Amino acid sequence: MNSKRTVILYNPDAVFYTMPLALLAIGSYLDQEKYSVVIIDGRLEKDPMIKIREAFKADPVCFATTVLTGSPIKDALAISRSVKNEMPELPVVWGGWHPSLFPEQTLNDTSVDVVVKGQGEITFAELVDHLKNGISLKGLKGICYKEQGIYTENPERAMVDINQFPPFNYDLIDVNRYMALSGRPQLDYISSQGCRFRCSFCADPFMYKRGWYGYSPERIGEEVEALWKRYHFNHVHFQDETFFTYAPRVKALAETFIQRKLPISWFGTMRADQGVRLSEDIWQLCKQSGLERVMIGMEAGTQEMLDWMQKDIKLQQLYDVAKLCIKYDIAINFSVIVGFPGESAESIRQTLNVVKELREMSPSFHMGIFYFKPYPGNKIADELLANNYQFSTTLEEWSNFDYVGSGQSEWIDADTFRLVENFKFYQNLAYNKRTTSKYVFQSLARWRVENNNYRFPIEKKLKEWLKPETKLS
Ligand code: B12
Ligand code: SF4
Repeated sequence: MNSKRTVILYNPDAVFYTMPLALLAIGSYLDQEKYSVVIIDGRLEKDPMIKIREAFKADPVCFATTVLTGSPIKDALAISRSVKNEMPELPVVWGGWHPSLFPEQTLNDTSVDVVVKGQGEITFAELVDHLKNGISLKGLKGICYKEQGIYTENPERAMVDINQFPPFNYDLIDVNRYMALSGRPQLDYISSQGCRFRCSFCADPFMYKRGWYGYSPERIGEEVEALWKRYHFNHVHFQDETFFTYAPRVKALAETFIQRKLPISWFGTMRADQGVRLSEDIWQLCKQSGLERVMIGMEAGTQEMLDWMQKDIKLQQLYDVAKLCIKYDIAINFSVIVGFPGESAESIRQTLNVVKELREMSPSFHMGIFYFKPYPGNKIADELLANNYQFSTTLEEWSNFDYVGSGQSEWIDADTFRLVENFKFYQNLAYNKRTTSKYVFQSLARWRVENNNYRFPIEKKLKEWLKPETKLS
Protein backbone atom coordinates (compact mmCIF):
# COMPACT_ATOMS: atom_id res chain seq x y z
CA MET A 1 0.00 0.00 0.00
CA ASN A 2 1.17 3.51 -0.85
CA SER A 3 1.88 5.27 2.44
CA LYS A 4 2.56 8.63 0.80
CA ARG A 5 0.12 11.40 1.57
CA THR A 6 -1.02 13.87 -1.05
CA VAL A 7 -0.53 17.62 -1.08
CA ILE A 8 -2.96 19.42 -3.38
CA LEU A 9 -1.64 22.66 -4.92
CA TYR A 10 -3.96 24.94 -6.87
CA ASN A 11 -3.24 27.80 -9.28
CA PRO A 12 -6.26 30.08 -9.71
CA ASP A 13 -7.68 31.00 -13.06
CA ALA A 14 -5.88 33.84 -14.92
CA VAL A 15 -5.56 35.05 -18.48
CA PHE A 16 -1.91 34.18 -19.23
CA TYR A 17 -0.31 30.75 -19.30
CA THR A 18 2.89 31.38 -17.38
CA MET A 19 3.97 28.14 -15.73
CA PRO A 20 2.88 28.03 -12.06
CA LEU A 21 6.37 28.69 -10.69
CA ALA A 22 5.32 29.44 -7.12
CA LEU A 23 3.64 26.03 -6.86
CA LEU A 24 6.64 24.36 -8.50
CA ALA A 25 8.85 26.06 -5.90
CA ILE A 26 6.94 24.87 -2.85
CA GLY A 27 6.01 21.51 -4.37
CA SER A 28 9.58 20.65 -5.39
CA TYR A 29 10.89 21.42 -1.91
CA LEU A 30 8.58 18.90 -0.22
CA ASP A 31 10.08 15.50 0.62
CA GLN A 32 9.04 13.42 -2.42
CA GLU A 33 9.50 10.22 -0.38
CA LYS A 34 6.77 11.31 1.99
CA TYR A 35 4.39 13.28 -0.22
CA SER A 36 2.75 13.04 -3.62
CA VAL A 37 2.35 16.54 -4.96
CA VAL A 38 -0.59 17.22 -7.27
CA ILE A 39 -0.69 20.57 -9.08
CA ILE A 40 -4.09 21.53 -10.45
CA ASP A 41 -4.33 24.68 -12.57
CA GLY A 42 -7.61 26.58 -12.84
CA ARG A 43 -6.41 27.94 -16.20
CA LEU A 44 -6.25 24.45 -17.68
CA GLU A 45 -9.39 22.86 -16.26
CA LYS A 46 -12.98 23.50 -17.21
CA ASP A 47 -14.07 22.35 -13.78
CA PRO A 48 -11.06 22.13 -11.44
CA MET A 49 -13.20 20.53 -8.72
CA ILE A 50 -13.28 17.29 -10.76
CA LYS A 51 -9.50 16.91 -10.38
CA ILE A 52 -9.55 18.18 -6.81
CA ARG A 53 -12.16 15.54 -5.90
CA GLU A 54 -9.93 12.86 -7.41
CA ALA A 55 -7.10 14.09 -5.20
CA PHE A 56 -9.42 13.95 -2.17
CA LYS A 57 -9.33 10.16 -2.58
CA ALA A 58 -5.53 10.06 -2.21
CA ASP A 59 -5.33 10.87 1.48
CA PRO A 60 -4.61 14.62 1.25
CA VAL A 61 -2.78 16.54 3.99
CA CYS A 62 -3.98 19.94 2.83
CA PHE A 63 -5.25 22.03 -0.06
CA ALA A 64 -2.98 25.00 -0.81
CA THR A 65 -3.30 27.83 -3.31
CA THR A 66 -1.21 30.77 -4.54
CA VAL A 67 -3.00 34.11 -4.79
CA LEU A 68 -2.24 37.44 -6.49
CA THR A 69 -4.20 40.59 -5.70
CA GLY A 70 -7.17 41.13 -8.03
CA SER A 71 -9.28 38.73 -10.00
CA PRO A 72 -7.39 35.51 -9.07
CA ILE A 73 -8.87 35.94 -5.57
CA LYS A 74 -12.34 35.28 -7.00
CA ASP A 75 -11.43 31.84 -8.24
CA ALA A 76 -9.20 31.00 -5.26
CA LEU A 77 -12.07 31.88 -2.94
CA ALA A 78 -14.70 29.94 -4.86
CA ILE A 79 -12.51 26.83 -4.99
CA SER A 80 -11.40 27.13 -1.34
CA ARG A 81 -15.05 27.38 -0.29
CA SER A 82 -15.99 24.32 -2.34
CA VAL A 83 -13.08 22.40 -0.78
CA LYS A 84 -14.18 23.43 2.72
CA ASN A 85 -17.72 22.51 1.93
CA GLU A 86 -16.91 19.06 0.61
CA MET A 87 -14.06 18.19 2.98
CA PRO A 88 -14.42 20.41 6.08
CA GLU A 89 -11.52 18.77 7.94
CA LEU A 90 -8.97 19.39 5.18
CA PRO A 91 -6.80 22.43 6.05
CA VAL A 92 -6.88 25.17 3.41
CA VAL A 93 -3.64 27.13 3.04
CA TRP A 94 -3.16 30.40 1.12
CA GLY A 95 0.26 31.72 0.14
CA GLY A 96 1.76 34.25 -2.25
CA TRP A 97 1.51 38.00 -2.71
CA HIS A 98 -2.02 38.82 -1.63
CA PRO A 99 -2.28 36.75 1.56
CA SER A 100 1.25 37.85 2.50
CA LEU A 101 0.11 41.48 2.34
CA PHE A 102 -3.23 40.82 4.05
CA PRO A 103 -2.99 37.75 6.29
CA GLU A 104 -5.67 38.82 8.75
CA GLN A 105 -8.24 39.80 6.13
CA THR A 106 -7.54 36.54 4.31
CA LEU A 107 -8.11 34.49 7.45
CA ASN A 108 -11.35 36.35 8.13
CA ASP A 109 -12.84 34.16 5.44
CA THR A 110 -14.02 30.94 7.01
CA SER A 111 -12.70 28.86 4.12
CA VAL A 112 -9.03 29.71 4.85
CA ASP A 113 -7.17 28.11 7.78
CA VAL A 114 -3.52 29.09 7.34
CA VAL A 115 -1.61 31.84 5.52
CA VAL A 116 2.06 31.43 4.60
CA LYS A 117 3.81 34.79 4.39
CA GLY A 118 6.73 35.61 2.09
CA GLN A 119 9.18 33.01 0.83
CA GLY A 120 7.32 29.72 1.00
CA GLU A 121 9.58 26.68 0.62
CA ILE A 122 10.73 25.99 4.18
CA THR A 123 7.64 27.32 5.91
CA PHE A 124 5.32 25.21 3.77
CA ALA A 125 7.41 22.05 4.19
CA GLU A 126 7.31 22.47 7.98
CA LEU A 127 3.62 23.28 7.88
CA VAL A 128 2.80 20.16 5.88
CA ASP A 129 4.80 18.01 8.33
CA HIS A 130 2.97 19.61 11.27
CA LEU A 131 -0.42 19.06 9.66
CA LYS A 132 0.42 15.46 8.74
CA ASN A 133 1.58 14.66 12.26
CA GLY A 134 -1.17 16.62 13.99
CA ILE A 135 1.33 18.93 15.72
CA SER A 136 0.19 22.36 16.95
CA LEU A 137 1.10 25.28 14.68
CA LYS A 138 2.14 27.39 17.64
CA GLY A 139 5.43 29.16 16.94
CA LEU A 140 5.83 27.82 13.40
CA LYS A 141 7.68 30.71 11.76
CA GLY A 142 6.21 32.48 8.73
CA ILE A 143 2.55 31.58 9.18
CA CYS A 144 -0.66 33.17 10.41
CA TYR A 145 -3.54 30.93 11.34
CA LYS A 146 -6.70 30.58 13.35
CA GLU A 147 -6.41 29.03 16.79
CA GLN A 148 -9.92 28.15 17.93
CA GLY A 149 -11.22 30.81 15.62
CA ILE A 150 -8.81 33.47 16.91
CA TYR A 151 -6.34 35.11 14.52
CA THR A 152 -2.78 34.22 15.48
CA GLU A 153 0.33 35.70 13.89
CA ASN A 154 3.53 33.72 14.38
CA PRO A 155 7.02 35.25 14.16
CA GLU A 156 8.30 36.07 10.67
CA ARG A 157 10.70 33.73 8.90
CA ALA A 158 13.81 35.35 7.43
CA MET A 159 14.35 34.90 3.72
CA VAL A 160 17.09 32.38 2.87
CA ASP A 161 19.40 31.98 -0.13
CA ILE A 162 17.47 30.13 -2.83
CA ASN A 163 20.63 28.24 -3.85
CA GLN A 164 19.92 25.85 -0.99
CA PHE A 165 16.64 24.77 -2.60
CA PRO A 166 16.52 21.85 -5.07
CA PRO A 167 15.79 22.45 -8.76
CA PHE A 168 12.13 22.80 -9.68
CA ASN A 169 10.58 19.46 -10.55
CA TYR A 170 8.94 20.41 -13.86
CA ASP A 171 7.51 16.87 -13.99
CA LEU A 172 4.84 18.16 -11.63
CA ILE A 173 3.26 20.03 -14.56
CA ASP A 174 2.56 19.36 -18.22
CA VAL A 175 5.28 21.64 -19.63
CA ASN A 176 4.30 20.98 -23.25
CA ARG A 177 0.74 22.07 -22.58
CA TYR A 178 1.84 25.42 -21.12
CA MET A 179 4.21 25.96 -24.03
CA ALA A 180 1.42 25.26 -26.52
CA LEU A 181 -1.02 27.57 -24.72
CA SER A 182 1.41 30.45 -24.39
CA GLY A 183 1.77 30.46 -28.18
CA ARG A 184 5.53 29.95 -28.12
CA PRO A 185 7.76 27.04 -27.04
CA GLN A 186 9.15 28.95 -24.09
CA LEU A 187 10.28 27.87 -20.66
CA ASP A 188 9.28 30.00 -17.68
CA TYR A 189 12.10 30.01 -15.22
CA ILE A 190 12.90 32.05 -12.13
CA SER A 191 16.56 32.61 -11.35
CA SER A 192 16.30 34.99 -8.40
CA GLN A 193 13.94 36.08 -5.68
CA GLY A 194 13.33 39.56 -4.24
CA CYS A 195 14.66 42.96 -5.15
CA ARG A 196 17.04 45.37 -3.47
CA PHE A 197 15.26 48.54 -4.55
CA ARG A 198 12.57 50.56 -2.80
CA CYS A 199 10.08 51.87 -5.35
CA SER A 200 7.23 53.16 -3.25
CA PHE A 201 4.41 51.76 -5.43
CA CYS A 202 5.71 48.17 -5.44
CA ALA A 203 4.87 45.22 -3.19
CA ASP A 204 8.31 43.66 -3.42
CA PRO A 205 10.06 45.70 -0.69
CA PHE A 206 7.26 44.68 1.70
CA MET A 207 7.25 41.03 0.64
CA TYR A 208 10.99 40.33 0.54
CA LYS A 209 12.23 43.18 2.77
CA ARG A 210 14.62 44.32 0.04
CA GLY A 211 16.47 41.00 0.14
CA TRP A 212 17.67 39.42 -3.11
CA TYR A 213 19.13 36.00 -3.83
CA GLY A 214 20.01 34.59 -7.23
CA TYR A 215 20.98 31.13 -8.41
CA SER A 216 24.59 30.74 -9.42
CA PRO A 217 25.15 31.02 -13.21
CA GLU A 218 26.48 27.42 -13.32
CA ARG A 219 23.29 26.16 -11.76
CA ILE A 220 21.11 28.06 -14.21
CA GLY A 221 23.22 26.83 -17.14
CA GLU A 222 23.01 23.22 -16.00
CA GLU A 223 19.29 23.31 -15.26
CA VAL A 224 18.34 25.12 -18.45
CA GLU A 225 20.44 22.74 -20.57
CA ALA A 226 18.92 19.67 -18.91
CA LEU A 227 15.42 21.10 -19.38
CA TRP A 228 16.16 22.03 -23.00
CA LYS A 229 17.21 18.43 -23.72
CA ARG A 230 13.80 17.32 -22.47
CA TYR A 231 11.48 19.98 -23.81
CA HIS A 232 13.27 21.62 -26.75
CA PHE A 233 11.91 25.11 -26.08
CA ASN A 234 13.47 27.94 -28.09
CA HIS A 235 13.10 30.72 -25.53
CA VAL A 236 13.65 31.16 -21.80
CA HIS A 237 11.52 33.75 -20.03
CA PHE A 238 13.22 34.75 -16.78
CA GLN A 239 10.33 35.77 -14.53
CA ASP A 240 12.63 37.47 -11.98
CA GLU A 241 11.72 40.84 -10.48
CA THR A 242 15.14 42.29 -11.35
CA PHE A 243 17.15 39.82 -13.40
CA PHE A 244 20.09 42.17 -14.02
CA THR A 245 20.78 42.86 -10.33
CA TYR A 246 24.33 41.53 -10.26
CA ALA A 247 26.44 42.15 -13.38
CA PRO A 248 29.08 39.40 -12.82
CA ARG A 249 26.26 36.84 -12.56
CA VAL A 250 24.76 38.06 -15.83
CA LYS A 251 28.16 37.89 -17.53
CA ALA A 252 28.88 34.35 -16.33
CA LEU A 253 25.39 33.24 -17.29
CA ALA A 254 25.75 34.60 -20.83
CA GLU A 255 29.13 32.87 -21.09
CA THR A 256 27.74 29.53 -19.94
CA PHE A 257 24.82 29.76 -22.42
CA ILE A 258 27.32 30.45 -25.22
CA GLN A 259 29.66 27.66 -24.12
CA ARG A 260 26.78 25.19 -23.92
CA LYS A 261 25.68 26.24 -27.42
CA LEU A 262 22.06 26.41 -26.35
CA PRO A 263 19.89 27.31 -29.37
CA ILE A 264 17.66 29.63 -27.35
CA SER A 265 16.76 33.27 -27.00
CA TRP A 266 15.98 34.77 -23.62
CA PHE A 267 14.16 37.59 -21.84
CA GLY A 268 14.94 39.35 -18.56
CA THR A 269 13.79 42.26 -16.41
CA MET A 270 16.17 45.21 -16.19
CA ARG A 271 16.26 48.57 -14.45
CA ALA A 272 17.48 51.49 -16.58
CA ASP A 273 20.33 52.20 -14.15
CA GLN A 274 21.45 48.56 -14.26
CA GLY A 275 21.48 48.62 -18.05
CA VAL A 276 23.53 51.79 -18.17
CA ARG A 277 26.06 50.39 -15.70
CA LEU A 278 26.45 47.12 -17.60
CA SER A 279 29.76 47.13 -19.47
CA GLU A 280 29.75 46.89 -23.24
CA ASP A 281 31.40 43.47 -23.17
CA ILE A 282 28.51 42.13 -21.05
CA TRP A 283 25.94 43.64 -23.44
CA GLN A 284 27.82 41.95 -26.25
CA LEU A 285 27.85 38.60 -24.43
CA CYS A 286 24.15 38.89 -23.59
CA LYS A 287 23.31 39.50 -27.23
CA GLN A 288 25.52 36.63 -28.36
CA SER A 289 23.92 34.28 -25.83
CA GLY A 290 20.43 35.07 -27.15
CA LEU A 291 19.11 38.06 -25.19
CA GLU A 292 16.10 39.07 -27.25
CA ARG A 293 14.14 41.50 -25.11
CA VAL A 294 14.31 43.25 -21.75
CA MET A 295 11.51 44.69 -19.65
CA ILE A 296 12.22 48.07 -18.08
CA GLY A 297 10.03 49.99 -15.64
CA MET A 298 10.06 53.52 -16.99
CA GLU A 299 7.20 54.46 -14.63
CA ALA A 300 7.15 58.24 -15.26
CA GLY A 301 8.53 60.89 -17.58
CA THR A 302 9.60 63.56 -15.12
CA GLN A 303 12.49 63.47 -12.70
CA GLU A 304 10.20 64.91 -10.05
CA MET A 305 7.82 61.94 -10.23
CA LEU A 306 10.68 59.41 -10.43
CA ASP A 307 12.20 60.92 -7.28
CA TRP A 308 8.82 61.05 -5.53
CA MET A 309 8.27 57.31 -6.08
CA GLN A 310 11.85 56.52 -5.02
CA LYS A 311 12.60 54.85 -8.33
CA ASP A 312 16.25 55.83 -7.93
CA ILE A 313 16.88 56.26 -11.63
CA LYS A 314 17.64 59.36 -13.70
CA LEU A 315 15.41 60.21 -16.63
CA GLN A 316 18.49 60.37 -18.85
CA GLN A 317 19.23 56.70 -18.04
CA LEU A 318 16.06 55.70 -19.88
CA TYR A 319 17.37 57.27 -23.09
CA ASP A 320 20.86 55.86 -22.51
CA VAL A 321 19.64 52.30 -21.98
CA ALA A 322 17.42 52.67 -25.05
CA LYS A 323 20.49 53.62 -27.13
CA LEU A 324 22.38 50.58 -25.83
CA CYS A 325 19.51 48.29 -26.76
CA ILE A 326 19.40 49.76 -30.25
CA LYS A 327 23.15 49.26 -30.56
CA TYR A 328 22.87 45.58 -29.61
CA ASP A 329 19.55 45.02 -31.39
CA ILE A 330 17.59 44.12 -28.26
CA ALA A 331 13.88 44.91 -27.93
CA ILE A 332 12.42 46.67 -24.88
CA ASN A 333 9.04 46.41 -23.18
CA PHE A 334 8.78 49.57 -21.10
CA SER A 335 6.07 49.94 -18.49
CA VAL A 336 4.60 53.23 -17.37
CA ILE A 337 2.30 54.18 -14.52
CA VAL A 338 0.13 57.29 -14.61
CA GLY A 339 -2.31 58.80 -12.14
CA PHE A 340 -0.36 58.72 -8.89
CA PRO A 341 -2.08 60.55 -6.01
CA GLY A 342 -1.59 64.26 -6.58
CA GLU A 343 0.06 63.82 -9.99
CA SER A 344 -0.82 66.76 -12.22
CA ALA A 345 -2.27 66.51 -15.71
CA GLU A 346 0.88 68.28 -16.93
CA SER A 347 3.07 65.57 -15.39
CA ILE A 348 1.05 62.88 -17.19
CA ARG A 349 1.36 64.76 -20.48
CA GLN A 350 5.10 64.99 -19.92
CA THR A 351 5.23 61.21 -19.37
CA LEU A 352 3.40 60.67 -22.66
CA ASN A 353 5.92 62.94 -24.40
CA VAL A 354 8.82 60.82 -23.12
CA VAL A 355 6.95 57.71 -24.27
CA LYS A 356 6.73 59.24 -27.75
CA GLU A 357 10.44 60.03 -27.79
CA LEU A 358 11.41 56.53 -26.71
CA ARG A 359 9.02 54.86 -29.10
CA GLU A 360 10.32 56.97 -31.93
CA MET A 361 13.79 55.57 -31.29
CA SER A 362 12.91 52.02 -32.37
CA PRO A 363 9.87 50.05 -33.60
CA SER A 364 10.99 47.21 -31.33
CA PHE A 365 10.35 49.30 -28.21
CA HIS A 366 6.90 48.77 -26.73
CA MET A 367 5.03 50.50 -23.92
CA GLY A 368 2.52 49.18 -21.41
CA ILE A 369 0.65 52.08 -19.79
CA PHE A 370 -1.08 51.37 -16.48
CA TYR A 371 -3.05 53.42 -13.98
CA PHE A 372 -1.80 53.62 -10.44
CA LYS A 373 -3.83 51.59 -7.93
CA PRO A 374 -2.69 51.61 -4.30
CA TYR A 375 -2.44 48.76 -1.87
CA PRO A 376 -0.98 48.96 1.64
CA GLY A 377 2.55 48.04 2.60
CA ASN A 378 4.40 50.97 1.04
CA LYS A 379 5.10 54.67 1.54
CA ILE A 380 2.43 55.92 -0.86
CA ALA A 381 -0.20 53.83 0.91
CA ASP A 382 0.89 55.08 4.32
CA GLU A 383 0.40 58.66 3.17
CA LEU A 384 -3.03 57.79 1.75
CA LEU A 385 -4.01 56.06 4.98
CA ALA A 386 -3.00 59.15 6.93
CA ASN A 387 -5.46 61.03 4.73
CA ASN A 388 -8.28 58.55 5.48
CA TYR A 389 -8.15 56.72 2.14
CA GLN A 390 -10.42 53.66 2.28
CA PHE A 391 -8.72 50.45 1.16
CA SER A 392 -10.71 47.28 0.50
CA THR A 393 -11.32 45.32 3.66
CA THR A 394 -12.47 41.92 2.44
CA LEU A 395 -11.28 39.31 -0.02
CA GLU A 396 -14.41 39.91 -2.10
CA GLU A 397 -13.61 43.60 -2.41
CA TRP A 398 -9.98 42.88 -3.29
CA SER A 399 -11.09 40.40 -5.94
CA ASN A 400 -12.65 43.32 -7.84
CA PHE A 401 -9.42 45.28 -7.70
CA ASP A 402 -8.15 45.83 -11.23
CA TYR A 403 -4.62 47.12 -11.80
CA VAL A 404 -5.18 47.82 -15.45
CA GLY A 405 -8.54 49.49 -15.00
CA SER A 406 -10.84 50.19 -17.87
CA GLY A 407 -12.76 52.59 -15.64
CA GLN A 408 -11.56 56.08 -14.87
CA SER A 409 -8.65 56.24 -12.47
CA GLU A 410 -9.18 57.99 -9.13
CA TRP A 411 -6.49 60.62 -9.52
CA ILE A 412 -6.99 61.58 -13.15
CA ASP A 413 -9.46 64.13 -14.44
CA ALA A 414 -11.83 63.06 -17.21
CA ASP A 415 -10.02 64.90 -20.02
CA THR A 416 -6.60 63.49 -19.11
CA PHE A 417 -8.07 60.01 -18.78
CA ARG A 418 -9.50 60.28 -22.30
CA LEU A 419 -6.14 61.52 -23.56
CA VAL A 420 -4.32 58.56 -21.99
CA GLU A 421 -6.83 56.03 -23.33
CA ASN A 422 -6.52 57.47 -26.84
CA PHE A 423 -2.76 57.66 -26.57
CA LYS A 424 -2.56 54.02 -25.43
CA PHE A 425 -4.34 52.96 -28.57
CA TYR A 426 -2.72 55.24 -31.15
CA GLN A 427 0.88 54.94 -29.93
CA ASN A 428 0.90 51.28 -30.89
CA LEU A 429 -0.38 51.91 -34.36
CA ALA A 430 1.88 54.94 -34.78
CA TYR A 431 5.20 53.45 -33.75
CA ASN A 432 4.98 49.69 -34.37
CA LYS A 433 6.81 48.37 -37.42
CA ARG A 434 5.09 49.62 -40.59
CA THR A 435 3.20 47.08 -42.67
CA THR A 436 1.76 47.58 -46.14
CA SER A 437 -1.76 46.63 -45.12
CA LYS A 438 -1.86 49.10 -42.22
CA TYR A 439 0.30 51.83 -43.74
CA VAL A 440 -2.44 54.44 -44.11
CA PHE A 441 -3.78 53.86 -40.58
CA GLN A 442 -0.26 53.94 -39.18
CA SER A 443 0.53 57.24 -40.91
CA LEU A 444 -2.70 58.77 -39.64
CA ALA A 445 -2.01 57.47 -36.12
CA ARG A 446 1.48 58.97 -36.22
CA TRP A 447 0.01 62.33 -37.20
CA ARG A 448 -2.55 62.10 -34.38
CA VAL A 449 0.04 61.25 -31.74
CA GLU A 450 2.49 63.91 -32.89
CA ASN A 451 -0.22 66.56 -32.89
CA ASN A 452 -2.15 65.28 -29.83
CA ASN A 453 -5.24 65.24 -32.00
CA TYR A 454 -7.64 62.43 -31.15
CA ARG A 455 -10.86 63.95 -32.44
CA PHE A 456 -13.29 61.46 -34.02
CA PRO A 457 -11.24 58.35 -33.06
CA ILE A 458 -13.00 56.11 -35.58
CA GLU A 459 -10.06 53.73 -35.98
CA LYS A 460 -10.05 53.10 -32.22
CA LYS A 461 -13.78 52.44 -32.08
CA LEU A 462 -13.52 50.08 -35.06
CA LYS A 463 -10.64 48.15 -33.51
CA GLU A 464 -12.45 47.89 -30.14
CA TRP A 465 -15.48 46.57 -31.93
CA LEU A 466 -13.55 44.06 -34.05
CA LYS A 467 -11.05 42.94 -31.41
CA PRO A 468 -11.58 43.90 -27.76
CA GLU A 469 -8.37 44.49 -25.78
CA THR A 470 -6.80 41.48 -24.04
CA LYS A 471 -7.29 41.69 -20.30
CA LEU A 472 -4.38 41.19 -17.89
CA SER A 473 -6.49 39.70 -15.17
C1 B12 B 1 4.23 35.20 -13.63
C2 B12 B 1 3.60 36.46 -13.11
C3 B12 B 1 2.29 36.69 -13.46
C4 B12 B 1 1.42 35.69 -14.19
C5 B12 B 1 0.70 34.81 -13.15
C6 B12 B 1 0.80 33.35 -13.49
C7 B12 B 1 0.01 32.52 -12.53
N1 B12 B 1 0.66 31.71 -11.76
O1 B12 B 1 -1.20 32.63 -12.50
C8 B12 B 1 0.44 36.62 -14.96
C9 B12 B 1 1.02 36.97 -16.31
C10 B12 B 1 -0.98 36.09 -15.11
C11 B12 B 1 0.52 37.86 -14.08
C12 B12 B 1 -0.40 38.84 -14.14
C13 B12 B 1 -0.28 39.99 -13.39
N2 B12 B 1 0.68 40.29 -12.49
CO1 B12 B 1 2.15 39.21 -12.11
N3 B12 B 1 3.79 38.47 -11.85
C14 B12 B 1 4.31 37.38 -12.28
C15 B12 B 1 5.77 37.31 -11.82
C16 B12 B 1 6.62 37.95 -12.92
C17 B12 B 1 6.32 35.96 -11.49
C18 B12 B 1 5.51 35.17 -10.44
C19 B12 B 1 6.25 33.94 -10.10
O2 B12 B 1 5.96 32.88 -10.62
N4 B12 B 1 7.28 34.07 -9.27
C20 B12 B 1 8.13 32.96 -8.89
C21 B12 B 1 7.72 32.36 -7.55
C22 B12 B 1 8.66 31.24 -7.18
O3 B12 B 1 7.84 33.40 -6.58
P1 B12 B 1 6.57 33.87 -5.74
O4 B12 B 1 5.38 33.96 -6.60
O5 B12 B 1 6.95 35.06 -4.96
O6 B12 B 1 6.34 32.62 -4.77
C23 B12 B 1 7.03 32.46 -3.56
C24 B12 B 1 6.25 33.07 -2.38
O7 B12 B 1 5.39 34.10 -2.75
C25 B12 B 1 5.52 31.92 -1.79
N5 B12 B 1 4.25 31.50 -2.38
C26 B12 B 1 3.65 31.87 -3.50
N6 B12 B 1 2.50 31.21 -3.65
C27 B12 B 1 2.36 30.38 -2.62
C28 B12 B 1 1.35 29.47 -2.29
C29 B12 B 1 1.49 28.72 -1.12
C30 B12 B 1 0.42 27.76 -0.78
C31 B12 B 1 2.61 28.90 -0.28
C32 B12 B 1 2.73 28.10 0.93
C33 B12 B 1 3.62 29.81 -0.61
C34 B12 B 1 3.48 30.54 -1.78
O8 B12 B 1 6.44 30.85 -1.99
C35 B12 B 1 7.06 30.98 -3.27
C36 B12 B 1 8.46 30.43 -3.18
O9 B12 B 1 9.23 31.13 -2.23
C37 B12 B 1 5.72 38.21 -10.54
C38 B12 B 1 7.04 38.82 -10.16
C39 B12 B 1 7.91 37.80 -9.45
N7 B12 B 1 9.11 37.69 -9.89
O10 B12 B 1 7.49 37.10 -8.54
C40 B12 B 1 4.65 39.23 -10.93
C41 B12 B 1 3.73 39.75 -9.84
C42 B12 B 1 3.31 38.59 -9.00
N8 B12 B 1 2.61 40.25 -10.64
C43 B12 B 1 2.12 41.34 -10.21
C44 B12 B 1 1.17 42.10 -10.92
C45 B12 B 1 0.93 43.50 -10.43
C46 B12 B 1 0.54 41.55 -12.04
C47 B12 B 1 -0.44 42.25 -13.00
C48 B12 B 1 -1.32 43.30 -12.47
C49 B12 B 1 0.25 42.71 -14.28
C50 B12 B 1 1.23 43.75 -14.15
N9 B12 B 1 0.86 44.95 -14.52
O11 B12 B 1 2.35 43.47 -13.72
C51 B12 B 1 -1.25 41.07 -13.57
C52 B12 B 1 -2.58 40.85 -12.94
C53 B12 B 1 -2.57 39.91 -11.81
C54 B12 B 1 -3.97 39.49 -11.60
N10 B12 B 1 -4.63 40.14 -10.69
O12 B12 B 1 -4.45 38.64 -12.31
C55 B12 B 1 2.74 41.74 -8.90
C56 B12 B 1 1.89 41.18 -7.72
C57 B12 B 1 1.30 42.17 -6.81
C58 B12 B 1 0.20 41.51 -5.97
N11 B12 B 1 -0.10 42.14 -4.88
O13 B12 B 1 -0.39 40.51 -6.28
C59 B12 B 1 4.12 41.04 -9.02
C60 B12 B 1 4.80 40.72 -7.71
C61 B12 B 1 5.02 41.99 -9.85
C62 B12 B 1 5.28 43.29 -9.13
N12 B12 B 1 6.41 43.46 -8.47
O14 B12 B 1 4.46 44.19 -9.17
N13 B12 B 1 1.62 37.84 -13.28
S1 SF4 C 1 12.91 47.71 -9.05
FE1 SF4 C 1 11.01 46.70 -9.70
S2 SF4 C 1 10.70 44.97 -8.29
FE2 SF4 C 1 12.24 46.34 -7.38
S3 SF4 C 1 11.09 47.67 -6.00
FE3 SF4 C 1 11.25 48.75 -7.97
S4 SF4 C 1 9.41 48.15 -9.13
FE4 SF4 C 1 9.62 46.72 -7.41
